[in-house]
Amino acid sequence: MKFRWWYVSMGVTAALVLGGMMYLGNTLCVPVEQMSCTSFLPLEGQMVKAASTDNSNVIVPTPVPSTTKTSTVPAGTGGTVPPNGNKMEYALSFQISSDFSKYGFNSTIGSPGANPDITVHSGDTVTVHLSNPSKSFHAFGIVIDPQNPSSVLWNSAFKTPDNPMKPGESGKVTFVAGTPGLYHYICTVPGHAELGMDGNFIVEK
Ligand SMILES: [Cu+2]
Repeated sequence: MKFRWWYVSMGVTAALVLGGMMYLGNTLCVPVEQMSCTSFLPLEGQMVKAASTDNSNVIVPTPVPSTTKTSTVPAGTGGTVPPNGNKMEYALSFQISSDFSKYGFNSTIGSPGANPDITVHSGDTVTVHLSNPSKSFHAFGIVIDPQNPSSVLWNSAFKTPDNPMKPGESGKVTFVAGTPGLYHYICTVPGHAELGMDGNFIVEK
């Protein structure tokens, strides 16, 4: 009988170790190239909510390498200018692939039509119409550095990571494009620009 209990305890230990490895394998699951990544991670929306309060124990998916076109325009400084009377309008939608590995505006990064360059003139009054057909929360803004999503320029923010656009919502923001240079329009929810919601916003003289 003693032997039987020994086998049972070994079986339980093996099951626990295997279960632990499977759990870790899934939580650390990293999308490789185009391969999809099956994961038991909680739904992305919940991750975003957690991320806005505490980043310490939130696992953020590894960013897909950015294919945002490199621009030869030097980075802008973010200065403001008076409006020149010219009006420009654009429409952008927040898109996420079904496996949550790729994000983007109008299409997911790497796909045709994703993150189109927006080129305006300094002083233009720019209206961006935004829609969120994705299943996650988003917010919009123009920044100098997409890795610093909190420094939104020219009152161009639509919603914020703390009070984001919900799935199915739409809206618009109007602002005056400032001093010339290369800027980025991004989703300001932490992690979303790195995952692909990052486009060139070029201000010409
Ligand atoms: Cu977003």
